Amino acid sequence: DPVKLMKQQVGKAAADRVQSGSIVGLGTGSTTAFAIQFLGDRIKSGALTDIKGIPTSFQASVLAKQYGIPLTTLDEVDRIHIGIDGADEVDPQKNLIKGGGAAHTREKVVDSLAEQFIVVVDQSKIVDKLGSTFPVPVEVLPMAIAPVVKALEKLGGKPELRMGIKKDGPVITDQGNMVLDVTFSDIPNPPELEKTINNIPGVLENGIFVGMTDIVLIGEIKDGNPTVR
Ligand code: DER
Repeated sequence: DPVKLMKQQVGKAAADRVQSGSIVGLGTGSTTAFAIQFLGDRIKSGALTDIKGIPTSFQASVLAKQYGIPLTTLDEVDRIHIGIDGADEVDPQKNLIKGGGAAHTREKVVDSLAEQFIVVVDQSKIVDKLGSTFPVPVEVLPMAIAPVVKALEKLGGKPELRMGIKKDGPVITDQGNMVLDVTFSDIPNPPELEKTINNIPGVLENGIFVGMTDIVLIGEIKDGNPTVR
């Protein structure tokens, strides 16, 4: 499966950049899952020592335990050397849309604190303009869904409540909230929209990540081989 190969390659490339003694932000999603797996491999082989991970979701915690990466918390550390996370869209300014996995609230906390924030994506996530292929995820207090929907519509958005797949009813986040996926026909000013959405009472966090990304590793298939750029 070429997509899986791309994700593995780019996950490995990110894991290879981690140095011993680092505090590592562990992102969420299927691409970062490979980075976590390869980090575990490097710890197991002894190549990497004295690593501690800060998880961005239950998924990241479960994977870290599965691959033997010790976990810590933001109470215990005074810096995060490197953060590795995926994205749903990356624009030319390295602004992101994240939240495809409904994990963007904790992701933004950890990714924003990372001294070096590395985004791992396959080629399909690269866009010219944010919002062109993916709606903006917004985490919302369940009691505030109705007024937040109205406020987002006033901003020109088309909000849709995210429903579970193996769970009947709405997706419930790691914080116990719901997610609205908001389609915008155009996002002329991502930093402004991020602030405006987060200012709506009842909104916890949205998936627009601006001015945070240091490095974007892109997995692609070149002449039939998976490569990273
Ligand atoms: O939820 C997230 O923000 C994830 O990073 C997601 O957007 C990317 O997941 P993927 O690597 O499985 O596409």
